[in-house]
Amino acid sequence: MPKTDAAGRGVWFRQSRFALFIHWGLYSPLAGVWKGKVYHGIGEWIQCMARIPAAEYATLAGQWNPVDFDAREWARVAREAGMRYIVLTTKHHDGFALFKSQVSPFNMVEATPFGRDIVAELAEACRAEGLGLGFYYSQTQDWHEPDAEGNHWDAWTGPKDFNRYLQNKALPQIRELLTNYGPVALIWFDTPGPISAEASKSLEEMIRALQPGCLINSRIGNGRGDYETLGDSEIPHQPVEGLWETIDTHNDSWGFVTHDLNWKTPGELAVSLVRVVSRGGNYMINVGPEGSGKLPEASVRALRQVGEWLKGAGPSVYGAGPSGLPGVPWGESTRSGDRIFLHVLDWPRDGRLVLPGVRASQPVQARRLGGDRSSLTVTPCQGGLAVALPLGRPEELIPVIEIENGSGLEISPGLYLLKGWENALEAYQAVGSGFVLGKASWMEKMGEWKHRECLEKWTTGGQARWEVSLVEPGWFRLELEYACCLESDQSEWRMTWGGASLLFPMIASGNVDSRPHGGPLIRFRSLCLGVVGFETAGPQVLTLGLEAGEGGGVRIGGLRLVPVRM
Ligand code: FHN
Repeated sequence: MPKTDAAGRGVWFRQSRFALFIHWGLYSPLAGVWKGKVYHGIGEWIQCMARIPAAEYATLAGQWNPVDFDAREWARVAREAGMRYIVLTTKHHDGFALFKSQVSPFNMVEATPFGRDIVAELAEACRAEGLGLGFYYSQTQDWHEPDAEGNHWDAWTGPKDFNRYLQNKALPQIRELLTNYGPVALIWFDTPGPISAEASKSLEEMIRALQPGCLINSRIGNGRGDYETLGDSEIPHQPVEGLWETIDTHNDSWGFVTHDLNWKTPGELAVSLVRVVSRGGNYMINVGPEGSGKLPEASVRALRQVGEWLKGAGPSVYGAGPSGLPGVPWGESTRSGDRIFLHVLDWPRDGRLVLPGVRASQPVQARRLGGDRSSLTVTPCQGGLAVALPLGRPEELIPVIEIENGSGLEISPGLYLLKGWENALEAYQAVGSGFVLGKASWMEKMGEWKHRECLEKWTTGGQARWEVSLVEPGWFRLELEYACCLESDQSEWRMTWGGASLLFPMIASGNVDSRPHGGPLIRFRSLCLGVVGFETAGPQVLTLGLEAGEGGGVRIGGLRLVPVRM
């Protein structure tokens, strides 16, 4: 069920589109290493990965003196990146609060030599920089408390009573957060796990009573909340209705880890932001400050460049949403009112940007957003409209073309293949029977989630069809993206496309059923099925079916048509 924002709390949220998530806590100074051993997973889970007893972990607080912490600097970096709000981990699963709390001395003010209230300082900094303030609070897991969920390594005795933890710590601390720091834009819950419907309800009721305008994310559990948080780092392929967000992290971990240098480039961050906005959501990117409080330099540098780009490209992001145009291989598109924005991720080598399935009922005004504003010529072409671009790609993270009179476009929705580009046919775009559209989610390292929509649970005779329209004739190499368990190895499948019909065996892709840290591993790979030319423009059908064998362990991620010269 989409979160429709019937109460109207989410207007600012929809406008904002871009936010900073901060994971910072007692785990940050450990930086992924405990007693000399490196832990390969998300840094904020080190207590669990290393099975550090709660009492021993608590002694870390006595040594934590983050002298470089500067809330104003964090907020300034966010504002300069073009972000509109910040969400801070006020208490993560380790149970340590970054704020002064009357209900538990396990907090920054009482337990550390630093002795400062991080939340108070960040609240002040956000006000000064004009940013919204959100609080992450781990409501179900608290590894410091015998009554809460998550800590399975301490030998605590006595019956566990989650309600006692809820009444004595979670509810009173959330009350403190909503009482002591001024207006709170949102409360961000996490890993609801086994939380009861009653407990989620009592959390929501208290928040509504204290700050009626405060948004609540869906991880409060039991279908509650004002907006949907998708899986970690999950970007959907298609527009999603209602109020929602994608959360992502700048490298692979959320909390700071010295050995994680897998930073996303500024360009990759901008592309993810645009992808999310084009599907109708908000993009919240996480940065894990170092134990000293300093933001990693790689993050600051990347965010600054995104901010520079947004100075020009802002109208295509803030308050924007899906454009309604058919998908294209060269980029993404968004819409705001009557303005349509084309984000050209791959600049056409021939200077011809084709919008398939689009006709103009009146002259179309197109120009570059944020750069030279001279108008660009738009002409009808086979299968759509063509925008004439300069041959050289402008030097910016993503060049954006603005179409000023979007309502003058007549759109024929559909799946279009463009010659000369790598075209993707996704799982959700298939029709047929004998399979279901599902989602594969798995962790690579501990806590590092990956997601892939796919066609799964195949039965013999099942067939998926992609009905496409070829804008111009062309030659393509067809690649199948799939994952296959050992039991479905050598199952027989048939692919038909462009007059070719090919029987082929599916080959196990190396899935692993279970691992000690991280659960199952699902491995998608790409299989080249052959090179085929489509002789004529117009409708074409590509079909994929299970002919024989055990195909239940196959997941089809989609097809790629890679242009070739023949
Ligand atoms: O377990 C947490 C994890 O540490 C991190 O906080 C992420 C961010 O979305 N949430 C949980 C896993 O989904």
